Amino acid sequence: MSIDVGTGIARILKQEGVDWVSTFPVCQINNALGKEGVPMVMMRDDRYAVALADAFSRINAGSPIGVCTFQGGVNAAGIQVAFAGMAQAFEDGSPVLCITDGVPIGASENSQFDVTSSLKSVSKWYGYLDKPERLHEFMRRAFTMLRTGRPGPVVLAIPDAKGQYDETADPYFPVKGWKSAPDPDDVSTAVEFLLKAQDPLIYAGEGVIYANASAELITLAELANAPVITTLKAKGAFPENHPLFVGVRGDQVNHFLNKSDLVLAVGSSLSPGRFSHSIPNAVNKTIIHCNVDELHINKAYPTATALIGDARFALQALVKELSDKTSGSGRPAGDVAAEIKSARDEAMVKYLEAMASNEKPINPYRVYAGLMEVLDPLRSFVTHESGNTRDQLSTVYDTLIPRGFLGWGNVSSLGFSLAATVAAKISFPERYCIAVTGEAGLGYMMGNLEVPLRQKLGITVAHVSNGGFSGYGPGFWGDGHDPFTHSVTGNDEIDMSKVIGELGYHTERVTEPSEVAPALKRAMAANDADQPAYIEFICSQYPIYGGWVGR
Ligand SMILES: Cc1ncc(C[n+]2csc(CCOP(=O)(O)OP(=O)(O)O)c2C)c(N)n1
Ligand SMILES: [Mg+2]
Repeated sequence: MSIDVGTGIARILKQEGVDWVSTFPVCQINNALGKEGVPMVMMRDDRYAVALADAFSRINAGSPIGVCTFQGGVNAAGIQVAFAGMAQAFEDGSPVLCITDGVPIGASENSQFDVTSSLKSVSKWYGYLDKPERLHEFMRRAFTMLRTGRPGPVVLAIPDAKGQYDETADPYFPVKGWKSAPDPDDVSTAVEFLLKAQDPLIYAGEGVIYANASAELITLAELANAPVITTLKAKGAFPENHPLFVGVRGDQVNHFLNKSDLVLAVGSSLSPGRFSHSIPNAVNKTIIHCNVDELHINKAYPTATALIGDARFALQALVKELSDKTSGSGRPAGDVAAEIKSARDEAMVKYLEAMASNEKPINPYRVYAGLMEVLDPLRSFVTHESGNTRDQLSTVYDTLIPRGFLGWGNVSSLGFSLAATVAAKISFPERYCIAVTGEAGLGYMMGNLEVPLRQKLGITVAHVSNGGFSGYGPGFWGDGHDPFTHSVTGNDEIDMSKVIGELGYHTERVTEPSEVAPALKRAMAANDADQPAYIEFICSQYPIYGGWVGR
């Protein structure tokens, strides 16, 4: 049975469990998606088309995979704008499928921008479909790479969506994706190191979430009686009310990172980055590195032993070996939990004060306290923006379930929180989904605020409105590092709640600290009626938060 490539792609996506596709037009395959009944969420620019699918993959740990389409071909504006979203997805290791028009056969070498080399630089695999008959092979390879190994974006460039092929010649079956388990000898070595260590620390990364291994992480931490820190991207991989949870950042994290003589990293690349800790005095620590592949092993720090494979299999093997070697009793219980509690309590004092503050303008921590007061941590999704909302929420916001909070940012591209919140609402319609942003993130979002209205997605944007890029300018914290480029038109000059209210959002402008929680509740009531909400909290500039060790 002869069909065209676009139709073939639409049918295969359905077989692969893809219920909808994110897009910004034009892309040749969109008509086939429409005809085959694959719903499309049309964003208002190409970067957000990628970001929505990227966020959907992150939130669902790649099951299902987020898929997007954007303009390609000769002189494609779409690809050039989408590139920003792809670079972010690549740096953060998000398994998103990007489909675009390929430069038609016979039209190459006529333009300046080199599509192939640019997209290869931000993807795990770039497949150019040179023959319609190869479609099933390409789709199988794409889904194999999306579901196996280190996660990352895959691009399919389709030069001719109308090209015909025989759908039955090489029938398509969905791709499972495959995992591997670490070498048992390495597991045994790791447990020997662990049993010799005085002060082991578990450093959990997002690989734990992709491997769905939170339960195994808890079991190992308890058996090893070891404190746990998580990366920004893994926030929520370990329940933050657990007595062994130290934090993502803050003085208590510094304390345990400095003190540790062994770091067991699982599902983290340990890459030195802008939004992660470095390991202090690493050469004098034993580093056990569990990772899905070898790319990050011996990067930055000498690895004592590596467990290469899926994080869940690694954790299961460590639990079994540690239990066997200690006749089920684990490492001797000391006063680790008590030490964590006292370090956390001490580190949190200044933030708890800010969270209870009655100052005007409102202290931003009072907004975070309001979120924690009104939201059920098991039935909500919160995400941050680049800037203080990232730094502050990752210091104080308690997360109890994976993806109750989405931390993002090896690369922290302003505006991503809106895409994340829309993706979360699509993923969990029953949850309240909230993006907490500053003015810079909001500026990026503006054109895309129409999308939740059109899609009837009751999400909330909570704006910490402080009239500037507050981490950058001068203030009581010092001279500021970008004193010439930090102020924008202030909330005394523009009332954003009126601007966004005109779009059709439920909006409020909140100036009283006591109104923070009630205003959030009213936003949630609007969300219950499928109306998006925007709440502008008139806040002070208060760039105080936990730091990253070694930065
Ligand atoms: C795409 C992009 N460009 C530049 C930056 C650098 N950047 C990080 S935060 C920020 C300003 C944040 O200010 P605001 O949104 O007002 O938040 P506040 O810090 O005041 O809470 C900028 C310019 C970035 N993260 N992403
Ligand atoms: Mg600001």
